[in-house]
Amino acid sequence: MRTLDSTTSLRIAVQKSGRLTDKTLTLLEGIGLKFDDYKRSLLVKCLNFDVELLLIRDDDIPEYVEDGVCDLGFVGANVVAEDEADVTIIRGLNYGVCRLSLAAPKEDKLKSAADFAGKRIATSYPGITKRYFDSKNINVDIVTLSGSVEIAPRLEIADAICDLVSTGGTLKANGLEEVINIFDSETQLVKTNKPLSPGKENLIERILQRIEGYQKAAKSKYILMNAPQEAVSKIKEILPSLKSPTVMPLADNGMVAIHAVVPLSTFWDVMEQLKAAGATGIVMLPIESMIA
Ligand code: PRT
Ligand code: ZN
Repeated sequence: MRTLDSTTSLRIAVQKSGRLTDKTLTLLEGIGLKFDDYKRSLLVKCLNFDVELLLIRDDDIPEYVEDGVCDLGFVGANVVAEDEADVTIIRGLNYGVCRLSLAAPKEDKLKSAADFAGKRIATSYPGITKRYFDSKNINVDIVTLSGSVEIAPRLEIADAICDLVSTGGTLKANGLEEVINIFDSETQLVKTNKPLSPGKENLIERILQRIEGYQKAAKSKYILMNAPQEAVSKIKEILPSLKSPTVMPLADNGMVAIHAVVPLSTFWDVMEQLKAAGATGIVMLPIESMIA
């Protein structure tokens, strides 16, 4: 087990091969960390930071971070909560979004938590499921399965299931109906609670700042447009910019170029309003990162 240690690299746990792998590696590369071919090795050195990745099964990540074998980990909130791991959740990352839901055969028409009383519920998440029913003082019989939970009712191993859902397609294909969402999940960045050297803490701080910038950028677009000078005050009112927009004169008399950052959530409304206010040649560009 590692202790307060300044001689080793910051070690980050990432799922080796699964739903979170590509998005996590894209995020790490997006914040400027460069790696050699990570498909061939379990321990991958970062080429430009004192960081290494440990590529393991997602189920092992909370424990490795709890024990201090890894300093940081990227893992689903569902796995962290199931393990009740003693780690610090630093932030949610907005990918790997799903929910853990109770579902039952459509024809059973279960509606509430109380309808599950006395039922056998198949799940790979016995901890979260049990805590949910315990909190409601409802007795259920939990059948723990490591996979293919959705076929348990048809095999008569269970009456209902508690499983991860994203589109709902798997439930539908198996004649099951989602009854109650008991846990919302997304990928989380978690940190060990073991003491770390100042060097590692500093590196973590830098990585966090970069992730924040990367996430902000993903939620925004950069827009450029031309407009007549007299439309500028109207356009400024429309733009929900973080800062005042940049306004530059153009060679054409009475025309200006305006640049601004616009949140993705309001982007299309803003575009329409800008056009109506007289803006022309509106161009939108993705932003790679944003540091406040
Ligand atoms: O091999 P390893 O143990 O590392 O991987 P794994 O097979 O245990 O996990 P993996 O790669 O399938 O999922 C990793 C993480 O992705 C999960 O822990 C969740 O945090 C997240 N995630 C997001 C999902 C889903 N969406 C998801 N839809 N994990 C699983 N599913 C499955 C679900 O279990 C069900 O079988 O997809 C099916 C339902 O999907 P829909 O779209 O049909 O509703
Ligand atoms: Zn797993």
